[in-house]
Amino acid sequence: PHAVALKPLPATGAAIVHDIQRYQHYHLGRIMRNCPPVYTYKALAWTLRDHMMADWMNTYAARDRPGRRRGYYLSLEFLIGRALANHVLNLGLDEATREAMHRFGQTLEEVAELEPDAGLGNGGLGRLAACFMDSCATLDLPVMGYGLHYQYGMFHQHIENGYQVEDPDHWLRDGNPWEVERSEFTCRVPFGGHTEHFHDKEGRPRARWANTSDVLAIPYDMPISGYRNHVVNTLRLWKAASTDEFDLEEFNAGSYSEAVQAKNHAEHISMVLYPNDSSENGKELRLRQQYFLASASLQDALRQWRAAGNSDLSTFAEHNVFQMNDTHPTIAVAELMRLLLDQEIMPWDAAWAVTSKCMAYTNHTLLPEALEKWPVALFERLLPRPLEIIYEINAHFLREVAVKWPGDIERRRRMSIIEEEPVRQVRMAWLAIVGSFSVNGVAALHSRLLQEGLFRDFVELWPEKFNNKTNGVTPRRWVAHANPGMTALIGEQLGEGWVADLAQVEKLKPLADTPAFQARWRAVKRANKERLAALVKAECGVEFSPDALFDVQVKRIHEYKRQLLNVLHVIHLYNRINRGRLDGWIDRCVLIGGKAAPGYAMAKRIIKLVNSVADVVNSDPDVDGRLKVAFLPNYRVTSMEIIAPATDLSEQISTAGKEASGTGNMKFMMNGAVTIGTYDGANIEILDAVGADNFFLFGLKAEEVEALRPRYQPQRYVEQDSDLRDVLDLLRSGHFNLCEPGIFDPVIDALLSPHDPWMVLADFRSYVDAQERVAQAWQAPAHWTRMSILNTASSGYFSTDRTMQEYNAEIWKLK
Ligand code: DL6
Repeated sequence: PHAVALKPLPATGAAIVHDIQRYQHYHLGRIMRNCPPVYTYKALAWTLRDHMMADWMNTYAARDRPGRRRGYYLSLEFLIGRALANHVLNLGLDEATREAMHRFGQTLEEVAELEPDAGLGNGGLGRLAACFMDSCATLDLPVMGYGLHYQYGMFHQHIENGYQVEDPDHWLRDGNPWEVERSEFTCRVPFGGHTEHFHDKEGRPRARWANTSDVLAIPYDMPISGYRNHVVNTLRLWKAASTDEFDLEEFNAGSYSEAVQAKNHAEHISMVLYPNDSSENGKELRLRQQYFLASASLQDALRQWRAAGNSDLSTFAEHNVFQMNDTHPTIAVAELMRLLLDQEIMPWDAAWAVTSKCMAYTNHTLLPEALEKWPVALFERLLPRPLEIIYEINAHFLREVAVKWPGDIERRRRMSIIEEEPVRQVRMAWLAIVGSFSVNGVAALHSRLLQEGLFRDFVELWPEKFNNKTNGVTPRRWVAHANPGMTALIGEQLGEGWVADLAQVEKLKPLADTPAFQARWRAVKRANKERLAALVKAECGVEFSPDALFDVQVKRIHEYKRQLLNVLHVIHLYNRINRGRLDGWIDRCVLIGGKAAPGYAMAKRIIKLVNSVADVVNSDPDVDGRLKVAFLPNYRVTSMEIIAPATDLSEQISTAGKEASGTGNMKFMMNGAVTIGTYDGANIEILDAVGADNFFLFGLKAEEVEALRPRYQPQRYVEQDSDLRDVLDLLRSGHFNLCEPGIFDPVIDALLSPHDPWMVLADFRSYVDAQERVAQAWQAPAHWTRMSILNTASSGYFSTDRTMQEYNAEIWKLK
């Protein structure tokens, strides 16, 4: 039953043309002459999917063999971006596809542009999940991704009068040619109702979750191709559907909206991705999404395990491991217990032995607001049976705490999965820690701070559970696809092996001082800068000169990421021009991009500020091209593919101790950008890898930030620093908001508040000084190019191939 006998398809240009035409004619009903390009894209995508199908089915079948251990990555987000060019690269079909597109009078790039980004994630956490999938396939690790099939992904951002405006992102409007519906694996997810307790015929105490309102979970599979290795893993996305179509009687009686109410209610679960990157506490639909994902995925994993010929559930943990991406899917701990207790009729201890040996949890943030807590009252209404199980887990756990620390009531209060005050809430991170055999942070500093701070009580109880796994990014998308010029140049030196073994780029180091290699490196960067300049011109109407330093900060807009510090520096540069202080001047193009959560007023005001400053600077004749500023709208995966290869200076300027890792920092480094950054997140490991001479470090360290916090007096910095004073004076004068007086007062107030959690002004001087060192270094092109080459050459550690190997060696232990 596991043998699959699909023949590999011929991979010539002519064969691809033939297949595309077949799809255009027989599937889409179009003839080549009047076929709009979007159908060429669709037909090409189907053709490429055909090329993956034999490998996909074989990989799936191989994973299904009895006794095989499998990993599952549970995540509410997979920020995939576009798939077409990535599959072309991985399948090695570049030449054949280009030739085929030529026959249709198009380029591969033009056709690839027609694919909408699959924006099923907010930012770093979701993009990390996508990079993990890519590396697992490339390493032939038997890992399946489980996520949600959102109809609407991350919102589309456009800018009106400098303000962010959000539009829905209906990425599935024209269908998704990559996915395959697997309705045979549909499962039911219960909600609501109540629980009943009884004894079965054998006299065993049992629980039944009765009178539930069930929702169907229908799986849609996306292929995840490995790099030229014939492996195609699966990302399984769940779509919610109603168990009943609609109420025909009500419909016939004319109550149209009532007739479809139940259907809509069910389908809303997978309708929209929540556009927040830190907190969504308290939203009922969000909890429904989380439980829906956890329940459907666990039911499916149990089904797959049985289908592979297994039956002894006490061995389930030997064959399965679930990695939970942040607290979002951690209700899975209670759900696996429910399935084992109520459906498989396992005794509590046996069920707990299984559950606590196959769950693993990754934490992605130290920000307290991002650690989810759900009101008990909401749980009671929506998930009464899982809540009972959580209470029981907590009771067992607190007994263990009491045995280790007898009489320490305060500790039990701190460690309880249920927070009692001010309202009773379920602490999802605590549930995850109690239910997992492994808990990791995502960069060395982050893991250390977690262990010393937030999770300290748990570390004292179970030190062996805690570990670090520094993030990475996939070099396939972020170098081989995004930066073809650099890929060709590296390829000439190293061959092709580095794409799947990034450590090899180390061999570029001896070339860093070679003038001929430097010249070619610069030529590649220049071409990439021209490409980005064209994008900025088209999207923002601002001219960027490729001769200038491209100084870039793209990421979610959040106060802790300190886009404000960047803006203060821009205003400082503007002041210098206005005062004729042009000693050591270099021309700069500053690019900022990112989305603000729709309900995050300060982040939205920061976007307005960037745009207002950009308008004034770019239109001031005295600036005369020395400084350009642009805010790139709708920053997404696809924009980063153009931005990272063109960047000279990568801004990673978070308040130390706040950015768990960062992954944009790694994409920039791989593409030869030099970082200006604080001692935070993975910046620290980047600095270690590349050396202090090739990194512009500034600012307070995490411990210094915390030591300063209680006596932080921003006014002091203003008094002592005339540059900072000038910046704030100009901002306060209304120079950037003549038509909208006062709109930036809240920004100034926040900066001057002794309670500013991000301590922006504390790092202003150190940042400006570091920027001056940047300017000096830029004036020596050979020196800068050397730094750039050394950054790429030192980036091997930041491949997700390394990250996944570590997860596998130390947590998953998959073959
Ligand atoms: O681990 C991936 C990514 C890190 O690189 C970022 O530093 C971190 O902010 C992000 N975390 C989240 C979680 N929510 N919040 N905030 O997105 O994870």
